[in-house]
Amino acid sequence: MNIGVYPGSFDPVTNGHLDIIERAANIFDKVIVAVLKNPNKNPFFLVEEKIELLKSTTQHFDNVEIDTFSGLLIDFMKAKNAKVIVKGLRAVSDFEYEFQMALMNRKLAPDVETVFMMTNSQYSYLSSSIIKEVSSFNGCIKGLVPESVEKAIKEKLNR
Ligand code: COD
Repeated sequence: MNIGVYPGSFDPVTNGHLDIIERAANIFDKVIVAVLKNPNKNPFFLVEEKIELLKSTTQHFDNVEIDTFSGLLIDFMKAKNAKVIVKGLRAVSDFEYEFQMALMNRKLAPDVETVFMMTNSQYSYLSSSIIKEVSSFNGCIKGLVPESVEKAIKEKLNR
């Protein structure tokens, strides 16, 4: 089975992420969206909340599953017997960081390939951080994230 693993923070999932998930689901037999559990970061959403939002917004794909990982991505790849890492590229600014990670991952596991998908121009400026910043000042994020995410952000900010 040809498995693509799409790793990320997804804090929270945006329409840019969902676009990559949909396109990957058309290419691979199975796509595993892997949410990083990072104890050093101070995330906006708990891992459980990120998973819930990802599950509810991808439930219409029958070949997409949501999982979590901690530590090295390569170890997760081995555990899942997956050979392809899927990444999204927005701008030149993404390239340097992604290039470094792709080369390090190849050094760690030469049989694992990183595949980059160009952002949809509609979402090229979108990131989880910009969504959180705009929301925190009451700006409109309609059409940039699923409605469930918009609602979850509002609830968290009002708490
Ligand atoms: N359009 C297209 N792609 C997008 C968009 C958009 N609008 N927004 C985000 N993306 C892409 C990003 O480029 C990225 O590929 C992916 O979606 C996830 O994005 P984020 O921001 O949710 O997640 P990141 O970039 O913070 O995730 C980083 C990882 C978790 C992948 C990385 O830190 C990792 O692999 N950590 C594990 C530890 C490890 O193995 N380290 C060694 C690697 S060298």
